[in-house]
Amino acid sequence: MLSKTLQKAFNEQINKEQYSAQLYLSMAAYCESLNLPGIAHWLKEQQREEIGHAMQLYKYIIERGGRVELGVIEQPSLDFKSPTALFQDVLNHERSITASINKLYEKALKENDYASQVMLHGFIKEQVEEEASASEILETLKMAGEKGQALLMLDRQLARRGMG
Ligand code: OFO
Repeated sequence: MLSKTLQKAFNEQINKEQYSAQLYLSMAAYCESLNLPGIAHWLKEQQREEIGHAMQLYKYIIERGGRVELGVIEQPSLDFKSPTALFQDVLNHERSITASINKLYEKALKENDYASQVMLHGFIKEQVEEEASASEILETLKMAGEKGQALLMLDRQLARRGMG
C-alpha cells in the first residue's frame, strides 16, 4: 500500500504530466499557425507520450491500493516568440520535470518503498531521453537559424516522428 505522502506526490506528478501534455499541444497549435506542420506533428506526438506518462502513474497508484485524485490543469502559454524560443522552453520544462521525478524518487527512498523506486527507474531513464531530444532540436535550430531552407528541412524531418 502506498503511504499518504507518496500517494500525494504521485498524484501531483500526474498533474505535471497532464500539464506537459497541455503545454505541448499549445506549442503544436502555435507551430500550426506558423505553417510548420512537421514540428507541430512532433509536438503532438510528445503530447500523446505525456498522456501516456500520466496514465502509467494512474495505473501504478491504483495497483498499490491508492486513490487517484485529479486536480486542475494550469493554462499553458499561448505564444512562444519563435521556434527556437519554443524549444528552449521545451528543454527548460523537461529539466523541471526531471527535478520533480528526482524529488519523488527521494521520497520513495526515504520511505524504503522499493516498488516505487523500481517504478520510477523507467521515468528517470525517460527523462534522459526527453532532455536529449529537446536539446538536439534546439541546437539544430540555433545552428541553422529559423529562416528558409534549414527550417523547412527540420520541419520535414520532425514530420517523420513515430513513422519508423
Ligand atoms: Fe516529457 O516527460 Fe513526462 O512530463
